[in-house]
Amino acid sequence: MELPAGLPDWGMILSLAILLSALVVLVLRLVQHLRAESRRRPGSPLPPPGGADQGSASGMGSGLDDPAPPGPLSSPVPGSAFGQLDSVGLVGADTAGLGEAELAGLAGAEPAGLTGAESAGLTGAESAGLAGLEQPEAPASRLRRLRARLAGSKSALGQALLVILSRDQLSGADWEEFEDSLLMGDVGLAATEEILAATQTAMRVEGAQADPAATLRRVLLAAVATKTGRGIVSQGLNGNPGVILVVGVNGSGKTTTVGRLARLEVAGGNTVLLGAADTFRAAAGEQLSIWGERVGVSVVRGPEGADPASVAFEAVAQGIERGIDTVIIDTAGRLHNKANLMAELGKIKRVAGKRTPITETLLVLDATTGQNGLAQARVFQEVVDVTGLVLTKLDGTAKGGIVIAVQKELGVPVKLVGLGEGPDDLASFDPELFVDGLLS
Ligand SMILES: Nc1nc2c(ncn2[C@@H]2O[C@H](COP(=O)(O)OP(=O)(O)O)[C@@H](O)[C@H]2O)c(=O)[nH]1
Ligand SMILES: [Mg+2]
Repeated sequence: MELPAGLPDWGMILSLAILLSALVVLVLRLVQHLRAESRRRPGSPLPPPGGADQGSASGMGSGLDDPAPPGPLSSPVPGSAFGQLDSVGLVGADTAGLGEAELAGLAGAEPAGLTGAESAGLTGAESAGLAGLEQPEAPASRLRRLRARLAGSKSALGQALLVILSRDQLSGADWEEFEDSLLMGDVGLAATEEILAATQTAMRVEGAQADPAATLRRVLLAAVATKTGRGIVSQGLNGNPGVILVVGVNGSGKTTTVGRLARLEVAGGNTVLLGAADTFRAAAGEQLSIWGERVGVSVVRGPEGADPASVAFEAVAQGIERGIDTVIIDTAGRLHNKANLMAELGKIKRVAGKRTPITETLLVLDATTGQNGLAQARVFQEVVDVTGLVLTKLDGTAKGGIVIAVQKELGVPVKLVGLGEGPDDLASFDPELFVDGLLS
C-alpha cells in the first residue's frame, strides 16, 4: 500500500508556514519601526538655532546663524502636493479624515527606504526644484540692512521738529509750528499733545543746557514705548502649532506679509504651513503659493469661492497633524461694511481656533494711508482682538508718525515693519532704530 501522497508534504508545509510567519512578523516589526521614525521626523525638526524660547518669543530674536535647511526639508509635503485641497464646506470629521489619509500615504512612502526630498513625497521635478530653494536672509543680517535703510532715509517729520527746537528763543508761534509738524507727520492728536507737553517741560527744565536732539530722542522714545512685548508668538502650547491670523484691508500688504513672515520663521529654524483663506480671488492663493514654493513651505488652499473659514480650519488641522511649528493664515480684506467684515472675520477666527488657540492676530496697515488707515484699524480692532500691528510700506512715507498714532489709538504694539519691496524687507519693529531713523 502506498503512503498517502500528502503525508511527507504536510511536514514540509508546516515548516514552510513557520518560516513564513516568522518572516511576516519580522517585516511587520520593520515597517512599524520605520513608520514610527517617519512620524517623529516631521514632528520634530532640528531645534531652532537660538533655542525654542528665543524662537517663540520673536521671529527676529531667534536663529542668528544662517538659516538651516530644516524648514524646507522637514516640511512634509511641498505646496503643490496638497496645494489644492478641496476644502469647500469641509469642517470637523471630514477635514480631519482628509488629513489622516494624506498622512497615511506619507507614512507608507517612507519605509520604502526613500530619503531626504523623496521621503517627503516629492516627485522628480519637485525635488529638482528643492535644490533651487531660496535661503531667506538671517534675522541679524536683515536688521543691519534695515537699520542702514532707515537711517539713510531723510525724515521730514524728525527734521522739521529738530529745526524748530534748535531755535534760540522758542515762542508760542514756534510751539504751534512744532505741534503742526507732529500732526502733519501723522502722529495723531492725542500723541501730539503728549509729545508737545513733554518736550516743553524738558526744554524748560534743561534751559540753556538743552540738547534738542537728545531731548527729542528721549520724548519720542517714550511716545513709541508700549507696555506689551513686540515678539511674535509663533509657537503654540502642548506641541501644537502657533497660529498667526493676518488681517487688514485690500492692498495693505497682507499676502506679502504672510510670505515674508514665513521666510522669517524659516530663517529662524521653524517649520511653517500657510493657509490661503483669501478665497475670493484665485490669484490670491496663487500669490501665496509662489511665496511658499520659494522657501519650500506648503500652502493649504481651497477652490475659488470656498468658505475661507474651512480653509483656515484645514490649515490648522494639517499643521497639528504634521507637527508644524507655525501656521500662518492669509485672509481677504473686503471692507464693504462692518457687519459683513465682522461676520466673515469673526467666523474665520472662531473656526481656525477650534483645534488650538490662535496665538497672534496681526493687523496689517499701509503706512502711507495715514489717518485713513487709522480709521480702518479701529474697525478691525472692534471685529477681531488684534494682538500686533504690521506697518507696511514705511519706505514709502516720510511721515513715520503713524507708528506712534496707531499704537496709541489701538493700544497694540507695532511688531513688524515693511521697509521695501524685497522678499526679506520685513523686520521686527525696533523703537530705538525707528526714532534714530526719524532724527537722522
Ligand atoms: N514698497 C513697499 N511695498 C509693499 C510693502 N509691503 C507690501 N507692498 C506691496 O503692496 C502691494 C499689495 O500687497 P499685497 O500683499 O498683495 O496686499 P493684500 O491685498 O493686503 O494681500 C504689493 O504690490 C506689494 O508688493 C512694503 O513694505 N514696501
Ligand atoms: Mg492678499
